[in-house]
Amino acid sequence: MNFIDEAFLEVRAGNGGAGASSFRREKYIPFGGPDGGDGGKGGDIIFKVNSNKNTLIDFQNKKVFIAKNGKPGAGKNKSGPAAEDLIIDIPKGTVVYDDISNDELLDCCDDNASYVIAKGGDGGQGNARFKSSTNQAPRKYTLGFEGEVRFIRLELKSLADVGLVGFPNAGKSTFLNKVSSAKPKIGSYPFTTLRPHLGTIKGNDSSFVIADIPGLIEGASEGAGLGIKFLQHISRTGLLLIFVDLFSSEQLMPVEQIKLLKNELAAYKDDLTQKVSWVVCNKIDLLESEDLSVYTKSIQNELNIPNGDIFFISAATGQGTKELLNALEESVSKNKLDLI
Ligand SMILES: Nc1nc2c(ncn2[C@@H]2O[C@H](COP(=O)(O)OP(=O)(O)OP(=O)(O)O)[C@@H](O)[C@H]2O)c(=O)[nH]1
Ligand SMILES: [Mg+2]
Repeated sequence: MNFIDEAFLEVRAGNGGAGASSFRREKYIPFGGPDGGDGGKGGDIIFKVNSNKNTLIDFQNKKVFIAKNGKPGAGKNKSGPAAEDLIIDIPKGTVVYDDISNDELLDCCDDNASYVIAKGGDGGQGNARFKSSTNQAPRKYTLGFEGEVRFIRLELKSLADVGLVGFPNAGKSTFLNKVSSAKPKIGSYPFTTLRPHLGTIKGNDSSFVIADIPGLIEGASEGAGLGIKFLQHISRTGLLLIFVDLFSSEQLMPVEQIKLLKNELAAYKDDLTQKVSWVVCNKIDLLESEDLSVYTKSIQNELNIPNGDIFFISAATGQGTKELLNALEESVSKNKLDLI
């Protein structure tokens, strides 16, 4: 399945129905009064959050949504029926923008929440409403109001607690596979992951969500590799894990990897280096323990990263992952408490 995380739509709410102009015509009542009913309201366009959806792919082919118009009023004071609302399901985590003003309209974080995104026009008034002491037989009625029309941009931003960033092949997907039931593809070639994956981790007392995104390379912010647009999926996470490949085939030293990754994170529009980030050195199963202590020292000294923020793991064998998950659970729970 393709993964689409941006979509452009036109939404047209329904117009209101016209009011009616009609007069009572009954046998033996020569001058029946006005009895034209009001028009019905046009249908609203409603966005409904559906947490079972995780892509905007439905909007790739269908881009214009039109709600029905309200029905006109009729004689005998009959109001026209209102049109049904048009309900559009969107994934949880979608941010809705007005594509013309660029204003953020909605941030759809709550399950099953519904939002009116374009309001249907009210119905017009029938001539019965215009009867007055001076005009007993008005013919006047009004047309219905037009429904709102909007040009919308949708952006999907995952609602994960923890985001994984790293060069391709660092082992991000291997880690997510190991610790959650998510099954992102793993490969010994770069850019195995082409779209974000979310995995839920069941901790000791709580669960949290980790987002695995495609690998970043130097120059990603200028479009190299898959670019940095996927960073939108970790822009809301409270914590980033910077994945370092200790056995990099490009022989890029851990400190260099971290520096390059941080540059790309800083180039993203929200400057993601402001986030709490821990360093996860992966593939320790391939290294001698002396090399490990050299790497630890160089990371601590050159980058000034505290000891508690560096983890050594093997995503493949699971070594060190339990300690990392415990620390993550604690940090995520604390973060959630701080938000309350
Ligand atoms: N020996 C060893 N190999 C690992 C470990 N973690 C990952 N690998 C291997 O490294 C390669 C890349 O792993 P992935 O999990 O696909 O890497 P990724 O970071 O998700 O890569 P992209 O999706 O391309 O960004 C695969 O061949 C994995 O089997 C580890 O801890 N030890
Ligand atoms: Mg991957």
